[in-house]
Amino acid sequence: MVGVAAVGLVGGVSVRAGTIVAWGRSVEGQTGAPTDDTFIAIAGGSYHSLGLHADGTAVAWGANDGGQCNVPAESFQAIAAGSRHSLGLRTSGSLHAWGSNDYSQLACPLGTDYTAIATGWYHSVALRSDHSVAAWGRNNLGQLNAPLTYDFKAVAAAGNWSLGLHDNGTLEAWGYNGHEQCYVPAGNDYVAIACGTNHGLALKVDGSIVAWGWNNNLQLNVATGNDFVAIASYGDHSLALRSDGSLAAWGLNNEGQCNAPAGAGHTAVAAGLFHSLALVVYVRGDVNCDGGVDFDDINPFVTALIGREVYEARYTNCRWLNGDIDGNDYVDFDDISPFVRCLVHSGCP
Ligand SMILES: [Ca+2]
Ligand SMILES: [Ca+2]
Repeated sequence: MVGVAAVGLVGGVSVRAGTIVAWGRSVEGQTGAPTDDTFIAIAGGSYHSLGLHADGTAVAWGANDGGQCNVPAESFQAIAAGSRHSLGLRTSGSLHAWGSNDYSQLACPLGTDYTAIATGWYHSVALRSDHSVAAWGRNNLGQLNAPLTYDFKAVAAAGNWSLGLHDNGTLEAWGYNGHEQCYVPAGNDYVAIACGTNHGLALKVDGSIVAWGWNNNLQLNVATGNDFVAIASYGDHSLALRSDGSLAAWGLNNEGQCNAPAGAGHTAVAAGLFHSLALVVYVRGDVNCDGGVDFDDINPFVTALIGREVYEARYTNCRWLNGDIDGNDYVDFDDISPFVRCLVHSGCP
């Protein structure tokens, strides 16, 4: 459910900030992301979404029936979104949750040694610097029964279950197992994990993806290939980010949550229950959004000069303002000369 920019680590290490794109169910406003380009992480909840700015401030939008969008004015290094609650990992290493507390999901454990977080519907999990796992919130199905070991390097959660990645690259799951989502695949070559509501997802060191659990909506029909660098899941759909910055999506598509935008430049993915999010770094001069600036951008640039409406109708997965080379928030003839310079340099200086 959580997406962190794949180009770098949050928490001390610089990350290329980007813009949020969101698609799928929008009834509750969960795809109405802010439009600025200063985000370094995203998270999808059941009917709400979170974004983390490069300066550590967080913002939320969508359903707020439990107060899950009432983000406190604090500094965070990571964010996660549950069903009706949200969770933040403070820059200090401590935890803070807000929103609905109907299952004590706001009762975060104390301490300042947390390094990663994840949220299920009504429970949360966190990783400590000693590689142990903390869990709190609803426990009617064993979703808090994390193994008491000190060998985890990643955690994930969704629905009523949780998933951990051991230091040795093996998987372990706990909580609701009604669709055998806790029967994890064997192997010790996993590097990243994600949970759907009733299916699991893991990224292997070779860049391929495996899935297990419920397949009622073909959520196990993973995208093929071995060039994936990040994965996300929630509900009955999943997303993946390829090394070239393009996206893949599969599973339930009843609300268009799998209609991922084409093009490159994406740096992170996150999934909500019926919606999806990605971070994209727009490149000035890349008017066809394939990641580079070259002669293929000439035709879309000419279209951008004609006008925004014409451009957006033709290049639905790119951004008109990528043609604004001189940075005055408009594309016009003054951008022609600088655009030519971008072409000559294969990128805008
Ligand atoms: Ca291009
Ligand atoms: Ca301009």
